[in-house]
Amino acid sequence: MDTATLSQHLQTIEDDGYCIIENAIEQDLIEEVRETVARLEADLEVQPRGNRAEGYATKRMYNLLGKDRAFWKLPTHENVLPFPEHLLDDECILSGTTCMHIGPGEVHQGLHSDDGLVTVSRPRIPFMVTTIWAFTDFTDENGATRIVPGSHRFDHEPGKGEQIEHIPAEMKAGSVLILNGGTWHCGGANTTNNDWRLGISVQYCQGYLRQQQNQYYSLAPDDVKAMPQRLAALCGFGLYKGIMGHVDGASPGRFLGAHEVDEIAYAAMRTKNGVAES
Ligand SMILES: O=C(O)CCC(=O)C(=O)O
Ligand SMILES: [Fe+2]
Repeated sequence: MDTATLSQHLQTIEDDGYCIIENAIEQDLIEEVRETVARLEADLEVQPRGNRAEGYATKRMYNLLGKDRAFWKLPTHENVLPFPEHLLDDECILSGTTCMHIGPGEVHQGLHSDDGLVTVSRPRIPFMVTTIWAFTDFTDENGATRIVPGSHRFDHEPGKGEQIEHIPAEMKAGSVLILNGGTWHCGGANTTNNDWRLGISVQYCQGYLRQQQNQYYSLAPDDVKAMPQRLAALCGFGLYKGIMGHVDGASPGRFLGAHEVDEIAYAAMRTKNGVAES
């Protein structure tokens, strides 16, 4: 994405709390992800989890990077990664990767903001950035994500049953919705008879925040060793600001033997002979 386009989108997010990037995903990636989701849903016998947050007619899968390497292309995608890098910073990490396949009959989710568990008073900087990838068209009828424009500036989280207008983020397959983590939104109701809405969310958070989905236990060590450096760092196998997250003074990547993310803690404060500078 060129810098002028990126700046325009960042301005839209600043103003409205979200933006939609059309034609962000290549056709062959769309097809690969659709096929992978269909195969995994069958192999894992995915069923709705049956509550208001996760849905009664929605098939959800979490921790996608550990389920199939096809998903590895998403978090570092050149049309998407610049957004969390700008809205958080380039030491942001992945909070979660979730497939949300909304089926006919689903009711809409409760309004929420994805970083709503953070106790710092609002309005504030975003602690998360959520990107929702459309692998089918998102329509008002089939459960397009619903958004309260401008709500990233509100001074509170949505109260239970709070009534406020929200609009559907309708978009074509291949588009990506980018949300400031403080923007109120929810998955939409699916009022169709047979139109499943396939979305994947890739969520990023500040590098010092606890990740919503645990990456360390959900990824096999061999997968981490095989990951490109940027992806392994996003998963949290490096160190935040050279310090946070260390295991006995080194990065989780070194602990696993993943050479791409091998760091020593406090390295910037060490001299060559290993004696810490004052
Ligand atoms: O499915 C969607 O469109 C959004 C889901 C969502 O916001 C969530 O689960 O946090
Ligand atoms: Fe959400």
